[in-house]
Amino acid sequence: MVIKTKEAHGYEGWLRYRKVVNEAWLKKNERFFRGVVTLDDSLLLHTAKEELLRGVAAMLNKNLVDATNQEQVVILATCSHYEDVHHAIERATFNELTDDGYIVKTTEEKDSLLIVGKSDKGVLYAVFHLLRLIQMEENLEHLNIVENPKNSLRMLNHWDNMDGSIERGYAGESIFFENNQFVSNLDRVKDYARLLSSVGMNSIAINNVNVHAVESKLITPEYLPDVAKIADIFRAYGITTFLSVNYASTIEIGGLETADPLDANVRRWWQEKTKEVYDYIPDFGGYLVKADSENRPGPFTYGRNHADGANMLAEALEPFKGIVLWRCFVYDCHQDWRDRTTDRAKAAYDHFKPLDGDFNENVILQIKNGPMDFQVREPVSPLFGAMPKTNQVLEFQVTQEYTGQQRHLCYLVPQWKEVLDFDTYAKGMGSTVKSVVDGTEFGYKYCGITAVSNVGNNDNWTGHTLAQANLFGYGRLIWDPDLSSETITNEWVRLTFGHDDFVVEQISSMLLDSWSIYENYTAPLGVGWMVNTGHHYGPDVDGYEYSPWGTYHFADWKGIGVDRTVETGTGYTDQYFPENAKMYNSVETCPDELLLFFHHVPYTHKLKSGKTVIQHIYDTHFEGVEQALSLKKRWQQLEGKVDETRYKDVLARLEEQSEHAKEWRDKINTYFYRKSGIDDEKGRQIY
Ligand code: GCV
Repeated sequence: MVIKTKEAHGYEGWLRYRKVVNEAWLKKNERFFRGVVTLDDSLLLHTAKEELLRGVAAMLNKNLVDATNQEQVVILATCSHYEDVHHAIERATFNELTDDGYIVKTTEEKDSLLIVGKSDKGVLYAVFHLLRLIQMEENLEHLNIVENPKNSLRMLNHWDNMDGSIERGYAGESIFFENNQFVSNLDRVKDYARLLSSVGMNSIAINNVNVHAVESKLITPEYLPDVAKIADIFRAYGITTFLSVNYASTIEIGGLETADPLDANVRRWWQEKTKEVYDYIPDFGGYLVKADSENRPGPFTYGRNHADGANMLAEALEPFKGIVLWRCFVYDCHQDWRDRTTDRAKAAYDHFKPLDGDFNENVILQIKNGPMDFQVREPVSPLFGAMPKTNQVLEFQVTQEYTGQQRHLCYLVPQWKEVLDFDTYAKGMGSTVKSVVDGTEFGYKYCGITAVSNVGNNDNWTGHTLAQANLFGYGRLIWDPDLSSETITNEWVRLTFGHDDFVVEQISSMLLDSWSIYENYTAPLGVGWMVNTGHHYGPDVDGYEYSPWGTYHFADWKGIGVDRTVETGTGYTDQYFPENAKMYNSVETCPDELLLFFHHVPYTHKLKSGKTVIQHIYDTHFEGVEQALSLKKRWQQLEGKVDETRYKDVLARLEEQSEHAKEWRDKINTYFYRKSGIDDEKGRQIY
């Protein structure tokens, strides 16, 4: 019964495996599924075959039998079984494959489908690719697909606490923990592993980066057997398990009096502790660390720097090929709002840039996409490209902390694409963020992309059913940042809601429009924040204005914005490479959408659009509400075309969004009308 409810709410996500009823498609393609041949044996090949059988049984109503004859079958093989498939694939094609890469090829003379991975992990990814093609009813007759992931680390971070709560979670409780224990039924973890692996993710950190007392013990024998069980489940899907650790573990659980990274006893403790972790989980990924950030302990307490801290852990992990993901989200959260010289945006670069070259080889710096904190709009962090000698991983936030908390629709793939395509100019024109974090620019040994997960134990995983698209889109995009938003969106909608053209068009356009709609009715022109403090949902223009968090808009009766220029401001613009520094530093060339992030301007300042700042604020907020209403109306046209439970679930969220958008509009417009005393040109209602 419970399962039924989950299914109705969209528990299967994009792995629904609806029966294919398209006669024309079946006529052409059914012949490939007489049986399966597996030319190898391993845990992952076993998973690959299990997934293939499951998908084909559900979609094509066929039980794939083990075959020996290679005609009209699906053949699963790794490159090491090259000899068995070489008649169909050129050696040069095999040579194109990198780790985790794969080939899906139709052998026309034998009417078979060859699924060949560089490794067994590649085979699993290829199977999921094939299943996606079946569900999308793509023709399989002439396939010749060669896929390699662009990023080697493709990760998710969970901010789950062991009491079951999730920091910034908007979809229920943790799927891993409850009442300070691991959940007893791990079926859901397996289903999660399936979802992640199906879009190519390969690493996961299961607990919050804010590691509290109980979670500090995850690296002790009290919990390691349970961590090992989770790692077993993920391993079968090619996903490596990591833990967030407490920097001060030596004090917290180790009985030492210090966490000084240069202290011999502290170093020895970590080495022994790490060996113990690997005794339980031989392929453990490593540690994720938030240190000296938002009141968490770190090396600063001992007068040491972040390289000292990270290297201490790196040294302990090195014998086991483990890595340290060391976060750069380090800033002063006890700032005096009266002090206009201190700029939170500058902090990460100031702390880390001077340490380039000082980190061990198995340390990766984890850098949030922007210099502040996952706002609806902020510039790209200037650290990308600024540390040629230090591995970097980019951190996104799939969970919608500042973007509507999965009660508003805000599809983030277009935002992430802008970040990835941003030109850092680190090595001249074309040194995009994506080519920095995939290792192309500086040949990093370890690099890639990570993100905070948006998943909890709600039946549909993500609270808002349409927020599943963010999880899917994140996985697809980090596999290949060159995929267009439209391609990813179209795939997700068709896998999740079927092929009705009207449904596909409507939902796709709703998703693709939603980020800019959300931006329209919230904080304007890149200034950010303006949210309620603490929980971060809903408008409070001055919520963070007189706070210690370093998040200000500086609005007065004449103007608004943060002066981050070199001449009169905080000098943040200078952290970029010259082309970007120049562009952002000048009010003339700074893009409109980031104007208030970089400049303090009068309300009457004219944007490139020709509007004044104040009129832009009024217009976008009125328009944003209309657009939010239009999302609801567009969805209502799908009544009867989308199954009832999911239809109602989504409608309820869109209703809340359109009402709540009015709250944003009225608070923001009224605030700026009262500050500036300038009327709306169109004379609309402002309070
Ligand atoms: C896990 C923001 C969030 C915090 C989060 C922090 C971080 O400040 O509001 O909840 O803590 O980022 O990324 O460490």
